[in-house]
Amino acid sequence: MIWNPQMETIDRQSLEKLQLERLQNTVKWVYERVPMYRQRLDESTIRPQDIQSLRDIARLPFTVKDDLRDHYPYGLFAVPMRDVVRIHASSGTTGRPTVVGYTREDLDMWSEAMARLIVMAGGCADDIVQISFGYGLFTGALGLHQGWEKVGASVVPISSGNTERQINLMRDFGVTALVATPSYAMYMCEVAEKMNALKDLKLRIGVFGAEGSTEEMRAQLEKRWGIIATENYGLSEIVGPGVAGECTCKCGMHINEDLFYCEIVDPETGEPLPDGELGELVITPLKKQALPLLRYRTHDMTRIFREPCACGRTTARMQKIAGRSDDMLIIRGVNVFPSQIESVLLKVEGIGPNYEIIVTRENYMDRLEVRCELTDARLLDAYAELEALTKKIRERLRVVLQIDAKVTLVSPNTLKRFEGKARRVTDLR
Ligand code: DLL
Repeated sequence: MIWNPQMETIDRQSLEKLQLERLQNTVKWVYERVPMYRQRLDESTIRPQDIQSLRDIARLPFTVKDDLRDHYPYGLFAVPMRDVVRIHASSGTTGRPTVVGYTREDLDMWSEAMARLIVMAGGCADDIVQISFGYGLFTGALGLHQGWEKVGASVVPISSGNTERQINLMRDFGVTALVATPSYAMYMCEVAEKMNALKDLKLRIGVFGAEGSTEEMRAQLEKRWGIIATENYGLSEIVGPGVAGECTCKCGMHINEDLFYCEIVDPETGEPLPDGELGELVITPLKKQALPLLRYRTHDMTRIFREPCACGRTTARMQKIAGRSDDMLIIRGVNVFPSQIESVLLKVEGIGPNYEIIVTRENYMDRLEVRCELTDARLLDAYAELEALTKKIRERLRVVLQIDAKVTLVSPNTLKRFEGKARRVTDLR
């Protein structure tokens, strides 16, 4: 089923016409209401009336996270506070949080965006959905919550944590859909396995997001839970979840293009890149009132492609996020994305889905250590097998990363588990 066929199967010409109209309105809206944008446009060569085609977007200035921090908390809001009905803040752990606001119409637009993504992930009114994202300032829980309610499902707003209780309620309530980060979903599955509860569950789909995960992680989640797992993408500064999501074909995330204009730029130069090239995603919301940012630099690295999808939707898709341009590790001059390491580890039999990446510098030399968990504790007593396994992982990592890593195998269930977004990299340089 397609939630909004008019927008999700629109032809490109009509879509671009609509995007241009909405872009023109948005630029005018911020120029008239947000002093920072008025000043930036006045200092540039472009005025709102100069936006005559979608190509003109490349002439607009970028917005970056520091702009939000510098105008903390409400300095970039384009409406008076009496029109703001909800405030969220980003999960940023350093510096000032970035604060985002929504008018009532923004919330309606957000729910619509979410409803589309939920339905394309296979969700429907018959579902009983457990939202295991942390409720609070994080946009994930309430964003998904509103969307599922709009679709008509029965929402269980359990939040994250207390994992055994999550599994008990899942069984007792007959939960059919799970919303969580992929890493928490994996941890929940481990707990369900230990409780021997999987056989009593009715779970059929997992609608995951808020962090990267590899195809190997998806395969494990699907196999161990016995579900179809899809992912969706978004960020607080733009709306929260709702920018893009996978349909059940699982080949790229459909972008809600009538609501969010997406570009790919070279992360170094900021120059736009053609379809299909890997670069930094830059997003301009097209229908927001309270906080419409122009050309927001997400730091997320992906590609956009427009080939038709078997599901019938005509919207452009973006590939799984390859990593964040600011999370990419440069080790001895080589670019390493944590997702490359995850892909290698999850293909090795006997190694579980939890791992840690530690980067240090000794005598001016970068060192990469990968700690991974054995799935079977009996191996701990078999020295030769441990040696062989370590060697195998090291060799596979070398092929993919082109550098040497120290591989440390640890006992089952000893590495940290996460109830929200996983933090697997420690860079001590
Ligand atoms: O994580 C919004 C969200 C909630 C999206 C729930 C999907 C589901 P923030 O906390 O502001 O918002 O973090 C945004 O998380 O820039 C990405 O780096 C990362 N991220 C979000 N979804 C994905 C994904 C929410 N599917 C930041 N794959 C973004 C990879 C993701 N990274």
